[in-house]
Amino acid sequence: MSEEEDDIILSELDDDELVQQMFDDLYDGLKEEIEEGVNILLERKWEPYRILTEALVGGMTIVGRDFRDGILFVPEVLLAANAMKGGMAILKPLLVETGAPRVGKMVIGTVKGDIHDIGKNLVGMMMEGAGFEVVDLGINNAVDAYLDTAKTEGADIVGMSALLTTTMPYMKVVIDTMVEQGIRDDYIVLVGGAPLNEEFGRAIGADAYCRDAAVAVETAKEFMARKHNQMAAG
Ligand code: B12
Repeated sequence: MSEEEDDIILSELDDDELVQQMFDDLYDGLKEEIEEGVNILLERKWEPYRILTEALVGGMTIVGRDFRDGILFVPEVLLAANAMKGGMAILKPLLVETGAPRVGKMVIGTVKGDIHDIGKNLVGMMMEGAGFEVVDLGINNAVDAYLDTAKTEGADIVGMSALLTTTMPYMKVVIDTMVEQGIRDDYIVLVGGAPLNEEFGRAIGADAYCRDAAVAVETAKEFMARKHNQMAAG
């Protein structure tokens, strides 16, 4: 058999096969194939959000499981993350393209000591898509980065992301500093990341823990509505 006959033509696969193939390609860190897969699903009229959650996040879940189990290592996971980012870059303008009026402003970043940014980027994208203005601080943020930017930008929401059990306590440092400075109530504080849960969010004094980007959007909208009602009442 010639090599070409061995090659899988993504566009010839049906939707289920294509998503399965994208899981494999993400696993293998094949950025171009992931980009091609995303484009094919878009041509087949899949909603950008569905592509994001079913094909990309679905694939990353498998990578995460094998990373945990010691089957994959950091270099391979980095390649997978890079492939995922390639797909996300195509979807971002489509998710953001709502033309909705700005409903609020969020400063978001990954906490000090932590370089995981895929989840944070996803939350930022979804928030923008829902009409929020998003200021992305990137990774490895100390207290000042959050608080100075929130102040200068006049943010409504401060969002913190942590993917490591060793970095998640830093969220409390940020919130405690807000309390010390008497500015805690000026902001809605949302936290997220795989190792967190609701109990942790409550314990550190956040307004809410959000398990994924869709919940983050819903929660942010709810809090903004409350804030507006309070302002109207007061
Ligand atoms: C990709 C990845 C990496 C990549 C990161 C690439 C990048 N640019 O982000 C690389 C290879 C660099 C990496 C490095 C490391 N990693 Co890593 N990594 C992962 C992996 C496989 C996937 C994370 C991911 O992107 N998930 C997909 C996104 C979409 O999900 P998410 O991040 O959870 O985000 C969603 C929600 O949590 C929520 N959310 C997230 N942030 C926020 C923020 C707000 C405000 C809100 C509202 C919501 C929200 O919404 C998001 C979207 O729905 C996880 C496994 C896992 N199960 O999480 C391990 C994992 C997090 N890593 C782990 C480890 C140990 C490490 C290293 C220490 C490994 C090492 N020995 O060097 C280093 C740490 C480096 C550092 N200082 O940060 C462990 C952590 C264990 C622990 N309990 O602390 C995990 C759990 C793997 C494991 N089981 O062992 N990693």
